[in-house]
Amino acid sequence: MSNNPREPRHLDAVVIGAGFGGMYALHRLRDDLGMDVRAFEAGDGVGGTWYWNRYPGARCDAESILYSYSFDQDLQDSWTWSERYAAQPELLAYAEHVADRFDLRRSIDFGTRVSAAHYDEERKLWRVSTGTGTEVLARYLVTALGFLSASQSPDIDGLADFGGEVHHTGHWPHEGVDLDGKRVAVIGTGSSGIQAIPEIARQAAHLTVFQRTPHFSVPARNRPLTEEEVARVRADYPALRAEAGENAAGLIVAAAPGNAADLSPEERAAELQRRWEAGGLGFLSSFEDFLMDEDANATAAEFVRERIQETVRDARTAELLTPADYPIGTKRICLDTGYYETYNRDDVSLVSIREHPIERVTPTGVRVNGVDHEVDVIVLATGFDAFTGPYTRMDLRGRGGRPISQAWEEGPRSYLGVAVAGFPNMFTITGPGSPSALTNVLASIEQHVDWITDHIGYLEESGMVAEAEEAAQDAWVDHVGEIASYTLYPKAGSWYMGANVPGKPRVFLPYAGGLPLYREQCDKVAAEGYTGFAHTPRECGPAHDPVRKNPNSSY
Ligand code: N01
Repeated sequence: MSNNPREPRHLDAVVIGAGFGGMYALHRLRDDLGMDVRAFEAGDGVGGTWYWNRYPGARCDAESILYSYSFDQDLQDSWTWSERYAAQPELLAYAEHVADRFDLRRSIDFGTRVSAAHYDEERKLWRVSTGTGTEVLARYLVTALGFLSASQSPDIDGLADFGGEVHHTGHWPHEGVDLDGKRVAVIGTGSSGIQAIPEIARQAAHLTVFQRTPHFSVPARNRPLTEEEVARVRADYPALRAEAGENAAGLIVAAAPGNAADLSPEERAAELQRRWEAGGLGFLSSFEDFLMDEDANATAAEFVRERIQETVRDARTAELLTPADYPIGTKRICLDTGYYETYNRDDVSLVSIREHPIERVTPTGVRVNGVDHEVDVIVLATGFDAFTGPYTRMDLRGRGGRPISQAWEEGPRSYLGVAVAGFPNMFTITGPGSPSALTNVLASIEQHVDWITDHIGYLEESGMVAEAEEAAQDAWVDHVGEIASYTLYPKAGSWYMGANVPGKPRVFLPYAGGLPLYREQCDKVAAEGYTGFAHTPRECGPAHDPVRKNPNSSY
């Protein structure tokens, strides 16, 4: 440590975020590598997404038994999921259980948002500043920001002057919102809106849903897990994890019987019906070419449209709810519990804002096409500035003081979704260009953190600093784009494409090649000595602190 009293504290690594990614990174770096690590977390507790997204109806849509850490058998054995898809309180309780079990909280500064992280090129250290005035220096910066953490609110005239309450689903008040007897507006019908709408309808006096684009939704078929199921899962956990590890999305779903064209119309209908009844994301695996072939996709889309038409009684409402102009699955598929049925209630109305966008919010309601819809509460289920928002909203600068917003001006550039050229010793968990958003994110997180930990271990042993090479990064960005071009994803204006944020470059953000292929490429890079990374000597200068190997130090 420097003798300069004004010198910030030195750490080996800073982890930003204490969601599932940050918690696991903290555990691996601190407890396995023995590094002096500090995590900074804006919230007052662990859990990330599940700390913030407390809106009614919030739950995971990967099955709980897989939407959980696999790295520790005792941890697996110590937790019992109550439902097929756990609700937010249970997911948050799980995150807290993990934090307790691995004693993570002592290394986390809660209520502390990182405001800036600048790479000091001369000293080869990251200088990290927080909103609470803390400043530290660290050799490694591990960003566990979450790719859906920067909420996006619409720029609607008058919203700031609304006389009632306004809440974004991604920042739901922890004390809850009393909607009893209230007139409520929900703006947005993506996964958050579709989960919240049936629950809000049950509580509110009247619910008005403002929909710009109808989204496809399939039934979740959530249910309690039986004791026998829990026992079976516990006995088979390693095998189940291994099976999920071979699936592109890190899930266990019945394999597709082939391409749609290989099946007769009756076989196609039967396959779709089977998966519709089973519920869940397995619907997307009805055909091997579901997300690749327009005709295959159209068959599945038509099947869902028919289910909407037969569920929603009012013909005009049914028509408005029926997606027509993008392939199913190319905007993130939603899982619901009674979503379409909700529109059969007398106290729920649907207002399309497609042809006539919201004109303005008045002090007492929402005006569309000259009609004032009077409400007491406005719920913004309007999504997130996905992948890049959490980075560009922070003052993050790499070599030469270059801001990430400049490096990513024309869309994010990353090597393997885990590193960025010009940002040495920075590792991004589930960054742009990683499979993350198209997978069971817990599986993606574990793969990323394990790979990053190995890489950092290698750097510590060799005394090197790692930086992604421009050429390797260019090749990865091209590869991500090329794989996406084989799919139907680019055909929708989705957050996968950055299309939900005005002015954001249209670039397909996640890696669509699937987890196994991705893992294989990451493993190959590691096995070959981290190809695509320039490793330069760290050079111990006077300010450099050697690794202290003191997992218990609390700075
Ligand atoms: O956000 P979204 P989300 N005026 O972007 C509309 C994950 N997640 O929070 O489609 C009017 O999907 C927008 O309209 P359009 C999951 O990965 C998972 O719902 O852009 N409307 C859309 O209807 C998911 O995909 C779960 O035309 C505006 C909605 O708001 C991701 O998070 C649960 C508007 C936003 O939908 C994001 O989901 C929840 C404007 N200016 C979330 N701007 C699980 O089930 C946006 N909209 C695990």
